[in-house]
Amino acid sequence: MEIRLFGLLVLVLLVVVASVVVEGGDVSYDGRSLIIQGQRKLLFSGSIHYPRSTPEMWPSVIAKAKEGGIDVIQTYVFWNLHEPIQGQYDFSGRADLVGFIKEIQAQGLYASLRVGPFIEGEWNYGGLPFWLHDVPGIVYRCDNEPFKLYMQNFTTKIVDMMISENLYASQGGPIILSQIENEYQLVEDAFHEKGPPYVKWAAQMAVGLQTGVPWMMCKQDDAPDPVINTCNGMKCGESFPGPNSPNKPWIWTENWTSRYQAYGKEQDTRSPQDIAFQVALFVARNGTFVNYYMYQGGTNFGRTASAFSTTNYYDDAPLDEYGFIRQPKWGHLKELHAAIKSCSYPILFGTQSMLYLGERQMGYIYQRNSGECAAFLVNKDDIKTVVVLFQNSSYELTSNSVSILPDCKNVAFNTAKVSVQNNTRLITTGKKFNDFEMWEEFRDIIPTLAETSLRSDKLLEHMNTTKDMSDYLWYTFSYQHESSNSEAVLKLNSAGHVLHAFVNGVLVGSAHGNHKNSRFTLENTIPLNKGSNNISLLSVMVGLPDSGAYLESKVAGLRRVTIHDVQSVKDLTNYSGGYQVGLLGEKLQIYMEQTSSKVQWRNFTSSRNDLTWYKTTFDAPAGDDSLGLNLGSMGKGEVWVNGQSIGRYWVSFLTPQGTPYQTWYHVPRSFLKPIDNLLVVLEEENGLPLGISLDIISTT
Ligand SMILES: *[C@@H]1O[C@H](CO)[C@@H](O)[C@H](O)[C@H]1NC(C)=O
Ligand SMILES: *[C@@H]1O[C@H](CO)[C@@H](O)[C@H](O)[C@H]1NC(C)=O
Ligand SMILES: *[C@@H]1O[C@H](CO)[C@@H](O)[C@H](O)[C@H]1NC(C)=O
Ligand SMILES: *[C@@H]1O[C@H](CO)[C@@H](O)[C@H](O)[C@H]1NC(C)=O
Ligand SMILES: *[C@@H]1O[C@H](CO)[C@@H](O)[C@H](O)[C@H]1NC(C)=O
Ligand SMILES: *[C@@H]1O[C@H](CO)[C@@H](O)[C@H](O)[C@H]1NC(C)=O
Ligand SMILES: *[C@@H]1O[C@H](CO)[C@@H](O)[C@H](O)[C@H]1NC(C)=O
Ligand SMILES: *[C@@H]1O[C@H](CO)[C@@H](O)[C@H](O)[C@H]1NC(C)=O
Ligand SMILES: CC(=O)N[C@H]1CO[C@H](CO)[C@@H](O)[C@@H]1O
Repeated sequence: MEIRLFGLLVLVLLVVVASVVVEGGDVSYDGRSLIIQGQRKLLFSGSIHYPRSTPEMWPSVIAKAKEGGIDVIQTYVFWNLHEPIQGQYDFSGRADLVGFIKEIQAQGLYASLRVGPFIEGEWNYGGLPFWLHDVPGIVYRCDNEPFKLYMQNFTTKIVDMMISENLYASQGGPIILSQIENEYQLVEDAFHEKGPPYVKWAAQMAVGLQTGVPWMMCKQDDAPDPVINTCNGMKCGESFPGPNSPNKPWIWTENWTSRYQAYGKEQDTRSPQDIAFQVALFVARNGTFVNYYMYQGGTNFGRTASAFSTTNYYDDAPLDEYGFIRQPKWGHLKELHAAIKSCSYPILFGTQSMLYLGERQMGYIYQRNSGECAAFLVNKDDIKTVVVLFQNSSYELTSNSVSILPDCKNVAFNTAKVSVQNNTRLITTGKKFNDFEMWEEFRDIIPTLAETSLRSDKLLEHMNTTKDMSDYLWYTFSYQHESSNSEAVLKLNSAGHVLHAFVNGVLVGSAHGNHKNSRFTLENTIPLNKGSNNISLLSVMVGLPDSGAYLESKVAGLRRVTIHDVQSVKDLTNYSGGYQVGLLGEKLQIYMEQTSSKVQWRNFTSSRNDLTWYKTTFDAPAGDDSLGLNLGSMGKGEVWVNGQSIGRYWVSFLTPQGTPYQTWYHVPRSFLKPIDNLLVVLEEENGLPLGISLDIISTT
């Protein structure tokens, strides 16, 4: 029934867009798989996000994915990248979505477009443009008219753009699948009666756009027909109960290849054996579409990372941040893909049966009437290798493994046995910036109440004040201290993420939250002058939140400010304060060549200082090796190369093992000129730039 309905929609599309030349066939599906040009397909897909690498890198990254046995490249669409200001669109450079899809097409691969437009994805604000926050009455991601209006508008714009470029498979293009919304079921209950109608509306709205290819909703068990509900997670092989209709295929949209890193998050990697086990089990249990999230993670350039996420993204994926093959992960999965592909025929056209071979051992067999047969022998035992009898032959099944038998006799691949050799990342020190004469510095201005123009008599919320134009928000007060005691205690409560407190221009303390809990307090004894004192508190965000219900009402920044001295407690929470969005250096764009001289830079004195900009110039290292800037000597801040931000850094935030989350920061070759490249570093803490080096990154 669903299939016919879908077929009908497709027919309608052909009539409506009759002007479009329909070269390829349509994409549809049945209970087995997606059907492309009338053919059932078993597909491996890999997530690669166009803005997380550069257009210069796309061809080689996509080619390496193809070589690794990937058939489909999946990407989100990044709304706030494309429409940073309402009605002003950007599809240039790293935002060239059409160029990226065309590159996928040029290499003969399919594309899967996750439009969202809410995407989460460890991307700033989950992809939503911040201007939505100021739309009256808006509540994101539920049955709310203003939100639906803008969501439909953007979704339509993207779909129309794809149609006008002939990029859907129904038009001969590479896009075979689209996604609307993202893991909505996780938040649906929080919206009560505003949730379910939104799911229906989103599905109908998307289907109504008539792309000629199916839509999916991930982690959405009740995805309305004909939208396909798909699985996200690390263990879809075991956990996915299947699609919500026998006529929909089993699709796994996010099979995490590792975990993304965030400040304060436990660090763990995922072994190639574990990924291969889950993927083989998913296919054994009817799966015909598996996507790796991420196949290449890349870089959160600029301020695109979400709250507390690191600048590198899924560096542990089969292709690393720089686009290098990571072994044995890449190679083990390539062999897995080949083994599974050699079972395609029985998988796609046979009937599946399952039999127990032991207590925690089972066989999944796909068989055709004509005799072709493929088997997946599974051992779920965590420890024991078990010998089982299958069709009169005995097989030794390693613990936690799937053995793949493309002919039901010979083992072509065992997910637990890695035959590929490891490689490792090689870092060789390139250019050093260890001479203090190379550097100039500019200490940013610490504003006082008198110097601010934005005033409020209660503490302003951070995000709604900066509108995400900067990470930084100054809260300034003039505090009258009458006590003869020259000290008091300053107590600050912040909802996130970082605070640097200055009294009369001197840093008196810093504190921060973390990925798990962005809230924190800062309590410091401060020196005070008798009479008037300038209190300047710098609140810093490390990316906007990207998840959870009611994102529009999340808060950050200072919530309470009190000063305690022997006699009294003075509460500055509801007290006249002055505000400044951003730092002076940001406002004057001193990280750009043309505007760099708008402030008075001084020769670097080699002394440590807080809230200081450093700049130098350098010639590009010869050749086309990949480059990473070693910021191991710095604390926290942001870096620009020729005016382009290569991201935030936070080297002083250590893992439980006592090492930085990220020391090297990718400098794409395309950001560089042969000579005279401008490097500008904004340091909030007191790191010394003399330890910075531009290193050469390669693999063995
Ligand atoms: C919808 O998008 C179009 C551009 O595609 C724009 O001209 C129009 O103003 C938008 N409408 C709303 C309500 O945002
Ligand atoms: C796979 O699909 C077949 C046919 O729909 C069904 O009988 C079988 O139970 C499914 N397998 C699993 C593990 O759900
Ligand atoms: C297994 O062996 C039995 C008896 O030897 C035989 O009847 C049966 O056909 C064999 N099965 C297969 C799959 O070879
Ligand atoms: C090779 O890599 C795997 C996981 O990626 C790891 O478990 C193993 O210890 C490595 N082997 C060597 C010799 O480094
Ligand atoms: C956000 O700021 C705007 C002014 O830009 C103000 O009108 C609005 O009330 C603020 N909203 C919240 C929730 O504070
Ligand atoms: C406070 O700042 C003002 C400028 O706004 C300055 O004139 C004054 O000297 C400062 N007070 C102290 C104690 O630093
Ligand atoms: C600040 O004022 C608000 C009302 O505007 C009140 O709810 C809040 O309790 C006050 N906070 C303090 C710390 O006085
Ligand atoms: C800054 O350094 C340059 C050489 O690197 C020197 O020529 C110049 O005089 C210095 N300026 C000051 C103010 O010391
Ligand atoms: C289904 C599944 O595997 N979910 C896991 C996904 O990954 C997150 C962390 O990234 C885990 O918390 C979930 O258990």
